[in-house]
Amino acid sequence: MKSKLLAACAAAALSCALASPIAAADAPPTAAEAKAFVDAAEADLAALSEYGAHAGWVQATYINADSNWLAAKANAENTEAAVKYAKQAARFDHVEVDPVTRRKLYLLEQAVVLPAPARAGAAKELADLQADLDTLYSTGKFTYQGKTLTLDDMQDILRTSRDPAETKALWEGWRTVSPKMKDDYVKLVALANQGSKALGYADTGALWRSWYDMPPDRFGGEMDRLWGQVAPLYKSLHCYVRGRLNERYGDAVQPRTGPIRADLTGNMWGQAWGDIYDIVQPKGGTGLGYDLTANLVKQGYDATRIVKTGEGWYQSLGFAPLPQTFWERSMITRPRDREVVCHPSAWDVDNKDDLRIKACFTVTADDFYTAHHELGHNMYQRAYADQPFLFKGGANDGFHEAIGDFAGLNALTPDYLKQVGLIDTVPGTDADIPYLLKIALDKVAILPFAYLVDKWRWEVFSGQVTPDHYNDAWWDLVRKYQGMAPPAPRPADAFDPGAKFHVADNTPYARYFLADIYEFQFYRAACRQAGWKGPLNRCSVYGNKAVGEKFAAMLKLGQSRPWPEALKTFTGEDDIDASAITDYFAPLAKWLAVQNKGERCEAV
Ligand code: X8Z
Ligand code: ZN
Repeated sequence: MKSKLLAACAAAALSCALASPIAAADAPPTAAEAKAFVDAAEADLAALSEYGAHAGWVQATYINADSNWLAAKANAENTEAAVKYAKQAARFDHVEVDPVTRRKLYLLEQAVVLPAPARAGAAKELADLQADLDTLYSTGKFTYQGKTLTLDDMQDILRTSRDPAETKALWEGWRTVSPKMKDDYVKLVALANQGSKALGYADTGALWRSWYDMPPDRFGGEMDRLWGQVAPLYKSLHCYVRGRLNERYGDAVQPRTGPIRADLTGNMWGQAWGDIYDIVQPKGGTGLGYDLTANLVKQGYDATRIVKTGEGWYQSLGFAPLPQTFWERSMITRPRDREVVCHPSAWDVDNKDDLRIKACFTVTADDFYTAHHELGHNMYQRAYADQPFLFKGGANDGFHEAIGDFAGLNALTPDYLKQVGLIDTVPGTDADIPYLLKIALDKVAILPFAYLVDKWRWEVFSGQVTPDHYNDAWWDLVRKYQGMAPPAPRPADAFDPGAKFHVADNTPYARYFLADIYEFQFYRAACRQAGWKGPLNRCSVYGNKAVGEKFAAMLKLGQSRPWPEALKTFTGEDDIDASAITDYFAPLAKWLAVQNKGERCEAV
């Protein structure tokens, strides 16, 4: 953490660098001025970030009018500063500076998710809208059969309910929370677009696409290219799952052709289908051989033990234990007596070692996985904690999401589960297809969803989709890419995108699409380093310190270098490549092709 004194000195340097507008107009700025500007901006932003994180933590773990007020104030101050520095950084676009300063200027120019216009009060307006949207989502409830349910209550029922009337009621019930968000969302889009334009971006979508060390226009094309690589696998899985749902529920509930009914997937957004494995599992054979949720429950796991087990995985690769404060300050279960933001997140409050997780974990295989995911963020944060403030971040936001996913993919292998005593025996090779299917139900199923959430937002930000068509445009994309449909026509006032956390919370989502691909690149590289020769799905690098060292070398870079360099440090590859995920699932793809013989798979 930067000291107050240093921050004050650096701020003084900033005013020097910008002292004379006449001089600035006459002579181009110098490299020394650029460096002084960057140092000052960095110190100021670091201090604001720490303050904002404390306020944000209180708001997220104790939602009320006061915590919202405090968090919105801090958020507005952060936005104002970030926008100011982004504009000022552009002054140095054509100045020859050292590579570190150049990288920091590049990062400064795009270091804000929702920029506010410069006019007085605009940043606060935008921050208040964000706080309102967040609160509407996180405190949303639905009364079902006389009981007031939170989202996690509803998700918990959806996971196991096999009654289509019930899944429909809950699916629709959760979406009664979001119509109230629409007006705020429309205002937020307009404000953020004004802010983005003032920074020189066509709209906020273009700003979001500028985060990947390539021109924003190219990034959209990259997403399309990657989707093209994985779409055949998704379509094949979709076709198979639809057939099994049809056998389970009959034509009246789930027809054999056309879209999958979204509420039948065991997940509120149809983005992860692992919880309906019981319906879609291969017929005959020995099956998966175990039920991880049941085993966790049987062995008396609680949220703390789940997180401790996750920590153990990272320690086995050589990562240091979590600090004591992690255990004192994290929130890992839903408190009974107050409103909180339950959607899981990982924090580094002081940008050094005040690491925390905030989640409402229950004892399920899903949350066992998510604990590894969240800890991945914390391990990354700690690995780059020695970098200067502007380099504290993922090589790109997809990397940040992929670290814990790489851990989770290892931690789900039967080999590892046996080592930590969560299963008794490692199933034989006949369990490989069931295992791959189970993993695909989460890792392949999410791909079109992760692709379309920001596709929708890009269309919204660009004005291609106007507020009157927000919901229809959403469903057009869901239908086209996920091949899904709502259980019944949607009401005229529906604002279904708002029923997804990342839309209400304004968290960009392309990162999860990228992460789903990086994760398998990391995994394939780690297994190669470990000299693994068997089927990829059976590889676990648990306990492998050499892999851990190489992995840590990538994490330590933070965002100091363009992401292809970070990727190369660990994998030897310098481009995002979906062949790792298609390699991993190759045996399943073959199996699905056989299962799908005679199905009308093209008919989505
Ligand atoms: O939001 C998350 C993490 C927190 S960064 C739990 N995920 C996405 C989601 O829940 O929609 C992980 C998978 C995708
Ligand atoms: Zn995450």
